Amino acid sequence: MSAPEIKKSILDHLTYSIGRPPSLASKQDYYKALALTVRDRLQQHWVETVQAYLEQDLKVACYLSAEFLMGPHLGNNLLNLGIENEVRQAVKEMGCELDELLAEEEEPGLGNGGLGRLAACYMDSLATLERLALGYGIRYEFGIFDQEIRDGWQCEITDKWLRSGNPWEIAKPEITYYVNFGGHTEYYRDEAGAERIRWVPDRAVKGMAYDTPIQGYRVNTCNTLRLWSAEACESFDFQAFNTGDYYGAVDDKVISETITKVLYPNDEPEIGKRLRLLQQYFFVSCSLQDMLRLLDAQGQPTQRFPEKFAVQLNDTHPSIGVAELMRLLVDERRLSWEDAWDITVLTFGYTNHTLLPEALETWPLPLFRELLPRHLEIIYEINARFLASVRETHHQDDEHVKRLSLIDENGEKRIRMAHLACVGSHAINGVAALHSELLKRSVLKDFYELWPERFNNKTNGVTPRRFMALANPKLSELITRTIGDGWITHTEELRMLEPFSEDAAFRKEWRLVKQSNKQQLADYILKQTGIELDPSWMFDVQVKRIHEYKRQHLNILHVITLYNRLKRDPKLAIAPRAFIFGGKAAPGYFIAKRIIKLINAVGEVVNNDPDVNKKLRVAFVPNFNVQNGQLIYPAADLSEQISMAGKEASGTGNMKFTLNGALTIGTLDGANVEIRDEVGEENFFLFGLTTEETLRLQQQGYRPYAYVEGNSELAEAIRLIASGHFSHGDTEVFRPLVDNLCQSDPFLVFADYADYIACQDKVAGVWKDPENWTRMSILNTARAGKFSSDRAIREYCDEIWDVRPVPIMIKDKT
Ligand code: GPW
Repeated sequence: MSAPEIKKSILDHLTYSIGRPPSLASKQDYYKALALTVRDRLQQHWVETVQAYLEQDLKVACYLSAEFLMGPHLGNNLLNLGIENEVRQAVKEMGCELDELLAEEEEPGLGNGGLGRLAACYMDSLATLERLALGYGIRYEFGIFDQEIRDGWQCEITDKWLRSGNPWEIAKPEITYYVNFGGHTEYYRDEAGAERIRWVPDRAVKGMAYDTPIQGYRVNTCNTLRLWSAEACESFDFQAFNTGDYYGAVDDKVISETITKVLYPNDEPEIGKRLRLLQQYFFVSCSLQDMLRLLDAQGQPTQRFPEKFAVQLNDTHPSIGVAELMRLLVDERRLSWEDAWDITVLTFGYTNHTLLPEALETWPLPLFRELLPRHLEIIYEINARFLASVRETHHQDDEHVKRLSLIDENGEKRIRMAHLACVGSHAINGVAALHSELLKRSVLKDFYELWPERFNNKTNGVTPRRFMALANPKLSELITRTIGDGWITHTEELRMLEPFSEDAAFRKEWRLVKQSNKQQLADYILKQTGIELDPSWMFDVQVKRIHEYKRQHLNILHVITLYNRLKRDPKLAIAPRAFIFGGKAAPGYFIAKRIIKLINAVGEVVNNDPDVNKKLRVAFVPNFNVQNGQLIYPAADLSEQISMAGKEASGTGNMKFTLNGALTIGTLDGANVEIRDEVGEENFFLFGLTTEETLRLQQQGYRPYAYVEGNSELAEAIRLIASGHFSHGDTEVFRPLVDNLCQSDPFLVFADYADYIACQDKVAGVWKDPENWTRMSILNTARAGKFSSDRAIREYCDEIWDVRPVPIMIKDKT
């Protein structure tokens, strides 16, 4: 597509789609016209991809996820289509700057953090690897809240991402399904006289599909992200209208549509809210009904379902799908239980993303009975058969059987969704090598002993398109000029950079790129916060959700330690550092919100104290999201991956930093272990207790205060926080935080403090030798190839889904 063609198409869209003459068009209008122009191009690939699926007997990967954190589409689509230069020229001729138009896009924040972003990276890799795939999820009207910082506190602003419309999606009013809730079940006899069960619901909503094209990188494959939006059912409205309850009908409509109103902003811990269960069942039911419709459309028998669809459960959030597919097959398609169960287990795979016990989903049985009475019966039946087979074939004792049961009978009865997912899936995986091992030893131990062959590891990955080629154009240009552009789809080729780490001229270029990225980030931070950062300083970055287990407070204790050292001796020669933080806290997470306040409070004191602010600065970047993440990762020198060992399932931010040449300071947790294996221990700053050591320490009886007594720097830092030094004399604001650490410290911040500080001192030492630091930085990028989502998706396709590449031909359009 040439620049003049693009220009013509933009002008046409301004006139015919938007209805605004160019002379009156705003930047937003231009953005939309450009987006529609790009979408037209995608649509050609999209139609051919769907066509290939319908015409050939192919298997498709269905990724079921309550979250898809896609980030802005425009830049990524230009990159993947390879038309950025032409578009830049075209818009310039119309008096616009492409970068200004890119900034007009509201990012779809339909996820909380790692789990949702992983789903987005996997969609990119599936299309790029030419594998047919459907992403199924929820079209939340309000995504993750926008975060503002006022007086150091987080404020949540509703995310009205659809406010100006969304040019990337296509509403499909013809693709709708009914989803039932509530009511009761009853027996009846079918035409053949057989006794059957039917669900008599008392409410229904309609789910409507909104499709977004997912274009692969420089291939013709264009897959679909299909998000469901809830609408009221006309049939129910009419009923109420006929009985004269007009307002009641409108009420019903409002209640129905609340199902997809808002994303729950909780990252790891589950909140167990009724509406959340409704959301999960709603999108899963629509998705499975959609697959059955596709199967019918191809004239395929129901038995072939597992040959046509591989359905992956992104954590337990969609695991009700196991019971729903059984219901659809047994109640609606009248398959035998045994046949339906074989199909179900062959179809599903389950990915676990956490070991935190408080994050494992369970639903109170009464809630389940009220909303999904038929599913409760099905789960009872699955459980009865499962436990009977366990007793029979494995001679398990009662305790064992209780532990395996889908129902937790300790206290208030609850359904264990992870158990449902395990029983209903032929493959169960963790998201990093360590995590997959720990799963087998802890939360899923009993299932591992039952079915060792179902367990496997799929270490996470991130897309090098968005997080390198798009986010870091300068580094990408340098790399491509040096080793060619094969690395964009074959990241293992980054290895060819290794010898250049010994090349002083190359190192200089590498440093200049980093410097320029840091300048860009410094400009952004200045604009957002008023805090000035010097790009020649070390940029020490921790961006991720705020969580005690991720230990942002350990990081801030280091800042306070350096502050104290400088106050004691203002002439102390320390390597100047900018500490950059970013991340959202769940609105109801009390301690996490105080951690944000503490970071900002320490920042205020440090940044305004002339004794220290020539060597130390602290900035909290508000509203960390995909868009500003793309500015942050390429500008980091040091990546903070300091979770308590055994708590972070994988991490994916750690991979984004490594690919962009940041060095990591980290614990042996999640994928950090594999990052260190790849880049070499000499190029990684390791500290902290191992998982085994943390377990031992906690078994022995951990006394956090002993560490304060034994470490004068730690004692001084804690004393300062408690004294109100960072809070204008207020000794109350941080008391809950200080008390929590001194009295219980559940994530062993104090136990790891001394080693962390010692390791940070080592980091500062290495930073003093820029040539060596740069050498290490280059080697980090060169050896990060394993952490591409392409590698991860190949493994899923080959080892779990059996989904092969299908090159898409574009038929000549005349
Ligand atoms: F609790 N993760 C997340 F396991 O971002 F479901 N949200 C979640 O709700 C959960 C996990 C859940 C993250 C993990 O914390 C992170 O370690 C991992 O890299 C990421 O999922 C993707 O696997």
